[in-house]
Amino acid sequence: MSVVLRVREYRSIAEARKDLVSFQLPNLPPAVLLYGTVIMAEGKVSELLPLSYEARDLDGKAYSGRRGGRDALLIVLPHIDALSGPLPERDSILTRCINLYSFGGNIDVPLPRGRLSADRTLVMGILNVTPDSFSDGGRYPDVEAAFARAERMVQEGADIIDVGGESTRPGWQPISAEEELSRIIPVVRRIASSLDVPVSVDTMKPEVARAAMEAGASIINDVNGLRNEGMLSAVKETGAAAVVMHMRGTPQDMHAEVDASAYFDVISDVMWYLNGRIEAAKAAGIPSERLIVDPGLGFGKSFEHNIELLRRCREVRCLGAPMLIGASRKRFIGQLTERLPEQRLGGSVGAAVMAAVNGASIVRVHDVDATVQALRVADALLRGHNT
Ligand code: HH2
Repeated sequence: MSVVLRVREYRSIAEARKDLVSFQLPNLPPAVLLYGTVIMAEGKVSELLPLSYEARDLDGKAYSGRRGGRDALLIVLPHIDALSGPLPERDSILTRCINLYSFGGNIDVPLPRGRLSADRTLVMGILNVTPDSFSDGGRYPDVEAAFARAERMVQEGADIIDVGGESTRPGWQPISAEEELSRIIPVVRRIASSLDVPVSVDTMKPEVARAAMEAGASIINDVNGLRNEGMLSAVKETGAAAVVMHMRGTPQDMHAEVDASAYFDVISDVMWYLNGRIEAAKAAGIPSERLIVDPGLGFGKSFEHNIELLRRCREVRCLGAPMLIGASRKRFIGQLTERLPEQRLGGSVGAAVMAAVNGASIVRVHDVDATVQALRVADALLRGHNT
């Protein structure tokens, strides 16, 4: 689809006024946006037009304009109380968007063996078998040490183990496929043959993805959004599920300084990119239910962008794919807490809970035990577990 829709909830009159100004609607009272249900649709005019008819059928209004170089439609519906249960979708793109925003919570992704499905927030435990990762590099020098760490994370409640062989921290040095393979394949094989959780592999390289799938992995976690030559066909042919992450620019320049002007609206730009990658995957023959999206905290974003993304990431769910959030120990948490990476447990758990509240289906973390405990409580409140 060349149109991207999302529900937009405003926190303040000032925030609502900003969108009205960008639509050249300065005379509309901003409170209209705060008290209605607002959908922002961006993309091709020919696909936007039918949405204004749909808006009218739902007793709403649609205003056309341009945002960040794209044609857009600001749709204001009377406040819809979606809390009491999903709305009937029939053929309405607008009610589907509202339902995804409000109820898109249960993940159900097919894997080569079984499914990744749950009615709670899943925890992906990070296992970096690298000498140089920013917080856990060099900890697991051999296969048995790495396996012991994975086993411990599963005992603590991890639902997925994410094995990474190449760090992408600021100042990272790319490594060869041979080097990456020698680091991860024995570890993937050992975990997949002994532990009863899906193994994911954090790689941008198709040859590594294929070898990992043969060694027993189920998920390819690609921070480069399946952009490298051959990656789409590797995912398609191996039957892998894939995490498609947003990064600004290329792996080589993603950590260049970013200022506020890097994005017109960080959520809109990230969703536009992710939608393009979903379309590319579908065109390559990958069923869309195998895809998980990730806005990529820390990858080509300023401190303010990371905070905005974590606050508004529920909007990303309107793409229709489950969402993964990786905030654990990242620099923006250090900026808020003034702690070194290994001392960011409290900040990371706080971020994981906020990610769950804001619609994440999976959180990627270093500290499994504390995160699982916090999510048990958060999920009980959010989804009525144990009540
Ligand atoms: N972040 C990192 C690596 N992989 N994958 C996804 N899907 N989302 C993320 O946010 C993400 C990721 C960076 O963190 P880490 O693995 O701890 O560090 P390093 O890249 O130094 O190995």
